[in-house]
Amino acid sequence: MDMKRRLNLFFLVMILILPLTVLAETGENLWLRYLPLSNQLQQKYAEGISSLMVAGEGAIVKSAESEIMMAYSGLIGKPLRKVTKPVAGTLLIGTDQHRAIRDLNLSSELEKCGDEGYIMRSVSVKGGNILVIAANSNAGLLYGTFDLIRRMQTGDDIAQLNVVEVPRYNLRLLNHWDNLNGTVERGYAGHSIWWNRPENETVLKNQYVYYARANASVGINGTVLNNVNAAPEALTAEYIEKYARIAEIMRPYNIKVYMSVNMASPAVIGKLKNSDPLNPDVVKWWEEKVKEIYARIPDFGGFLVKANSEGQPGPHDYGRTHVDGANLLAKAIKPYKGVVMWRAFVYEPGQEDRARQAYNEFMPFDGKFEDNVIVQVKNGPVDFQPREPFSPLFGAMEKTPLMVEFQITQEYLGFSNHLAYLSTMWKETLDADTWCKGAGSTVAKTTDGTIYPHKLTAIAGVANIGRDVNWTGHHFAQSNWYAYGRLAWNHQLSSETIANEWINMTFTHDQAFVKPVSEIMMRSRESVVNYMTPLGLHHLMGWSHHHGPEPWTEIPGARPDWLPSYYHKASSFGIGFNRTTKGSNAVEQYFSPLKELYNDPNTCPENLLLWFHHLPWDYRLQSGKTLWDAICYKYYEGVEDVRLFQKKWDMLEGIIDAQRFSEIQYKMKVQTREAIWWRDACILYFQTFSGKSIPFELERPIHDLDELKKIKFDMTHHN
Ligand code: BDP
Repeated sequence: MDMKRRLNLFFLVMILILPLTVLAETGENLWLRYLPLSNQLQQKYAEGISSLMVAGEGAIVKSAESEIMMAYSGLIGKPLRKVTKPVAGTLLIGTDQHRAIRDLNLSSELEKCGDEGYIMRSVSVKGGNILVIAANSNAGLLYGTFDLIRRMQTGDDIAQLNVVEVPRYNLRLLNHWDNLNGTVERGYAGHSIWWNRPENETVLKNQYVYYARANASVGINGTVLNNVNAAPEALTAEYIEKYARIAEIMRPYNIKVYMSVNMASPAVIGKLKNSDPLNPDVVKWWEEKVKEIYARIPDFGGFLVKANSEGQPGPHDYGRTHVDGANLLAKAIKPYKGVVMWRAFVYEPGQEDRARQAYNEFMPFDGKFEDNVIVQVKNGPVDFQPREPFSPLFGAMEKTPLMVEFQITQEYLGFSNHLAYLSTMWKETLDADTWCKGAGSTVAKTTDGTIYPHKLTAIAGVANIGRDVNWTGHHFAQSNWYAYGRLAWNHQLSSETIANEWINMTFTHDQAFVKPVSEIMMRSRESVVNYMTPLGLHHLMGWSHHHGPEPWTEIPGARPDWLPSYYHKASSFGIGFNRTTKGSNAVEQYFSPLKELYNDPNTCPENLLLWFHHLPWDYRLQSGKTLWDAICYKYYEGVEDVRLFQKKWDMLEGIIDAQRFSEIQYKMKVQTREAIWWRDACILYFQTFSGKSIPFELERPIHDLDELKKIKFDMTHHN
């Protein structure tokens, strides 16, 4: 073939292949796609930044440098030139230890930046401007660099920047509920990325670096690699070695590794007589174990502990307390600056309302923990339900640092099949006013050091990440990973801002797409609440898999507090859990005026009504509707929302790549079917108590209750 023909063939193949690659995106690149921007933006950014000077050294700075080089050439379409002296158009990245930064006299502002904050500022020099990213540490430089990249990815103006950013929480963690055998508890995106992996080291390293970059891009600086239901084997030399290898890959991205530990480890793997926290042999065992870990992982972050909860061992097994257990570990790890995150997710079957138990158990310990212990509290008092009030421990425990634990994985919100953007749910908790020090004492302020000036501040999110190509199962579930990180950095960001950033980075800048998709996301969590558990209902799901609706489940001999009827208490009289002063009195755990507000059905927020009240079916809501009618309308509203999401989505065909478009379209069908399943199951079941008919304006159910009761949900497709 002559040269000309070859070239023609080459171009023909390119013409055929190129659109295909554009048409097919797997989602594996998350929000770090770095595809070419529009000509206009490319030109604008290239005018602002044309060269790079790095005033710093070390692995983390190298990560920042390679990231901006990669992002720049991807987004702008040409390489970023390196220079050794700043000139007009230089992006200067450096710490105050370097002359080029010192000369700019930023030290008074850098004082505000702490360990991980940064300044990003345009400074005029001869012939134009330079853009400076300055920080006290390399970590700050990394975060500043990702901030700049995000601005470029989203099409923001970078010409006259004057930014000072400081993270609100010191420790911003992911909790992986990954078992050492490779399964993931409540994971819906395939098996564990960490454990039991057959692939070779290079494949794994590439994946782990991508993971680290994604986390660093949103400011996450710590990760717990194994399940809170922890296998004692995590502490064996074999696994410490595996931890160390992962830590090496995370370190250049300022991410520390942490481990969930099992409190029975001294007896199980150390072969001691017991694991009693006050037994000197046990104390010694932990001290030696900690020493062994730090010898391999000098910057190891610390331990996460679930003790005496849902069958896990703990100090109670020996008549000791949570304080004894937590302080045992805290003292052992303190010389190495490690922390202990002790979970407050505790409840026992018995007469006491489950929603009251964590508070009852932990309040007496306030002020008794070592100063490197932080108590990790789920956002709500029961268990990651689609809607709960905030846990009353927030604001109440003053002398002990508390951290919020959110669940990014959608255990109770439709697995990775439902589009549910959870930023709005997390903001609801973070912005909730505890009233502990009067109006404005939000959960965020009680945990970020504002109200109680603890040095140790942290936040955790249970990861939704697995081995699936797109990391999270549902493409939109990526937005929850992203949003969690952004809120951990700055809980003042609005959910809408975060959604818009994510859409722009992950899909397109096209407003015809961004606007409707952002509307869908912003509405999505409320829709899930409506078709699953409206008006404060909770815990209506299947009792083991936690997926579909099973409000009817009764299992002889099972723990009553694992069964839906414990929570909904439906009867011919009415429905809801009476937590008022005349009921379990859970309201008393909240500060005034909240407790009074919650105690009265007329002032209780409608979206928490049946959380706090057991009301007759004929009870009239503010809207004038009866409770029964209102329940029906809410369930139908939830379904109508997802039907509308489907329509809106279908109209977007062609704007983004075909692969992600159709994968999402498919998931929306599943979501719709399951939303109808939830609606019909709950309404038909509650109707057996209310004896009332479904309001005339609403469509009739499309299922029979008996048929729904027979559905055996099959978990095998979900992990
Ligand atoms: C529940 C999950 C269970 C977890 C537990 C926890 O169903 O798998 O182990 O939370 O947080 O929601 O410890």
